[in-house]
Amino acid sequence: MNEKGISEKELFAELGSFSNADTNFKKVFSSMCTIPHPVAVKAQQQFSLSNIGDPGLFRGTCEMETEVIKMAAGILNHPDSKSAFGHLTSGGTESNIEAVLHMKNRFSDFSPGSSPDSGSKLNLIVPKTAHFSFEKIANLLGIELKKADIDSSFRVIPESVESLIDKNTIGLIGIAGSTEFGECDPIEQLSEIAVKHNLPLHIDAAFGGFVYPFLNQSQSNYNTKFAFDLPGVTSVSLDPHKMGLSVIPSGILIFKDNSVLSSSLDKIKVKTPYLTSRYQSTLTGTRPGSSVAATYAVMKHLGVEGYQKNVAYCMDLVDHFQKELKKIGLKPCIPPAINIITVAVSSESDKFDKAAAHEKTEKIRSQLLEKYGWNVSATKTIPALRFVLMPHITKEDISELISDLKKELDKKTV
Ligand code: 0PR
Repeated sequence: MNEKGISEKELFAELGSFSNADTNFKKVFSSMCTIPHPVAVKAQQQFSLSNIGDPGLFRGTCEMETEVIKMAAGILNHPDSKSAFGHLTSGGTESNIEAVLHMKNRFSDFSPGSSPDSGSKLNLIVPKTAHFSFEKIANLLGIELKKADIDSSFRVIPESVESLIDKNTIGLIGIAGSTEFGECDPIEQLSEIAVKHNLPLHIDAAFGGFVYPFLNQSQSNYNTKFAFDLPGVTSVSLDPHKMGLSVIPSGILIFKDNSVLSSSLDKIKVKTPYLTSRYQSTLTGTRPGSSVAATYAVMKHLGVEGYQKNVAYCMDLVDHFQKELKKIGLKPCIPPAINIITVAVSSESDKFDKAAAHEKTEKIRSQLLEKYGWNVSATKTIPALRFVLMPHITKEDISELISDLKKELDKKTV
């Protein structure tokens, strides 16, 4: 560190050049985050000193956190939003970690006397399309991930999930808005399986939580349930910092009520002698009240109608994207359920050579970035380009991107 501090002028000139090296989202089709709503940014600044890890000092922010949980419970069709139990996190990863930690703790309560088969680990059943945060969780919590098969539209097959359940299973995961395809698993069937086997079911709606509830049925073929109106769903995570238009970091973890945790809360609860609260049962300690305020602000300001408009805008982009694709003889790998589109771009013959198809897709992806500045990602499950159509994108951006994609595809080398 420098011995003497630099002037504010010098400092902000420096920050300016760092900031110029960051994206302004102009050509970003790879991110599940977007430019936050201005009211969220304003509220974040107003509450920059707030720490909900010490609730007695920040009673106002804590009240807002309670309100955010109630509003989120409403979005998730909770039959009684007052009994919903949850808190804000840093995002999908932390929410998923905590949900699975509770599953692990709860396991011993519900399997009295039946200790896991000796020598084998406790396990969690996830769809093959689950986000990589579950790999971290397995490592962190010392559990095994059992990956259930998916069908041709990349949704988990309920029979496969049920066939993987054994004596050591601590819970099930369903996804509403998968990272690669945006698909929603058949949660109604997963809910039935969860009830039948008395297992908790956590829904990872990090992305889809602020999309599916606001979809206009005429813009999507989606019409199934995924949240607390299903009896088997015990917890849901949804991220305001993705389609919720809040600031980073903002995640929400919400349980149907605190009884679904059994005695797990007591197990992770720690005494907090030097705080204004006596106990703490969240994973992290100091937590940004500024994120709570930002999320509260944008949810209150937009309301259901505002989020419906936001989703309708993105679905209109999906429509435009498909029309532009058609013009160059391409179509999405599957009809997009929400604002994520995957497109196979390698030639037909590569269908028999998956590795070559992945390689060619990757080549096109990197050309789009290097030559034209487009940030696009490629999927792992199948060889395809993946485009996330977030609110910062315009139809003009899409037309320009597709025309650059055509230029690349027209080259004989591809
Ligand atoms: N669950 C799902 C379904 C997700 O898609 C993600 C993130 C998570 C959980 C984890 O959320 P956090 O990253 O908030 O902990 N999916 C994207 C990813 O990791 C997030 C992302 C965000 C990607 C911004 C790119 C980017 O620029 O791929």
